Amino acid sequence: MTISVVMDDITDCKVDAIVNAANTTLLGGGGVDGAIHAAAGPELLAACKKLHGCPTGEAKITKGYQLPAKYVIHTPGPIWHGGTRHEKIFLQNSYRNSLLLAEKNGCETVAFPSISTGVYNYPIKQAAPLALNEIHQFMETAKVVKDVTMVCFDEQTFAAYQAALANLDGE
Ligand code: AR6
Repeated sequence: MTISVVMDDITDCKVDAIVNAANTTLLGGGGVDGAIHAAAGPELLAACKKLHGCPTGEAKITKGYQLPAKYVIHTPGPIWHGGTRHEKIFLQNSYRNSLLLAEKNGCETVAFPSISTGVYNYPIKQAAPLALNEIHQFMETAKVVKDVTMVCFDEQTFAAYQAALANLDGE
């Protein structure tokens, strides 16, 4: 069982499932969502249209189409409102429900982007330890998922997850 933190483009990851930081329509957007749809091709949008959206903190799965990843797990994380709207619980739910869906679909390797810390503005210093704790807790009882990678796209995000990982190791 491993949890790692890397700097990469998630659309290049050759894993069983990549997670998409989507919105509740599941019909695409900017950021990592836009990059995943662009790389997967139009079949991904066609598949997403059949899912009829997804509530915040829940997750839905599609194939990866033109991506090197077999599956895409779509989860809308919370929009940050200063921590006043149960954002923490919704973000924990996004990680846990994505991993549950990976487990159900036989995925051994899963790659996550930093959910909600881009356009949705969740503070990275709070999001990074929350994400890694949730993943770590899940991995303690996981039967299928073996390797989870946090894929960071900028230095500040990478540094925050590295620090959170060091704290996990030191538990
Ligand atoms: N690979 C890995 N990480 C990436 C990539 C990539 N190719 N591109 C961006 N990131 P965001 P959110 C990082 O804004 O905050 C969309 O429009 C990025 O640097 O993509 O959950 C959706 O449709 C940041 O660290 O997601 C929603 O409307 C992280 O991914 C909304 O944005 C998340 O940033 C979701 O906002």
